[in-house]
Amino acid sequence: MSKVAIFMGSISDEDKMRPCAEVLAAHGVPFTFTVTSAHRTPERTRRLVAELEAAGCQVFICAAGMAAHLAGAVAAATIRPVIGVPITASALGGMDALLSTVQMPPGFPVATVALDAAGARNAAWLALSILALSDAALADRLVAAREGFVASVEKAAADLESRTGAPS
Ligand code: RP5
Repeated sequence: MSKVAIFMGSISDEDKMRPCAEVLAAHGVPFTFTVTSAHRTPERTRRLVAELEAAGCQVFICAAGMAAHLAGAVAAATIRPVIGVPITASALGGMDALLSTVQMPPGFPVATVALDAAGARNAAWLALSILALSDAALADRLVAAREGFVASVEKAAADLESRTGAPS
């Protein structure tokens, strides 16, 4: 049973969104990873949201470029948390998708993360944080992951300082 859905507006978004799937998989969270479009397949989008929600999906992650309305369309169809990932896919360099995703009207929030792969990763981390509110074991794994990030920065600092001299 999928706990998280990852929707992309086009298969052309796949490379940028794969890190999202990888973060969820690394934490043992079951997810659905598929293509559906707010504009090209609006009925499919609404049907998927209804079916996944009925099956227990807790968080929806939506990635789209250009006039990026997928996250907003999903937010209109569910009260579960929706995370939007704006994708760089046009001559406007992603600003079109960023503004389309972030500027939702009151009552229909989309938690908008960074553009492209960086946002894809953080969309997964944010989904994990939401799931961890009701999953103590997952919360423990997130704390351990944070400790890993701390350790990697401290190791990088120690390695650099061993080459260049410790700060005085
Ligand atoms: C958006 O338009 C998609 O999410 C994609 O980022 C962009 C271009 O789609 P394709 O023309 O590559 O299918 O809807």
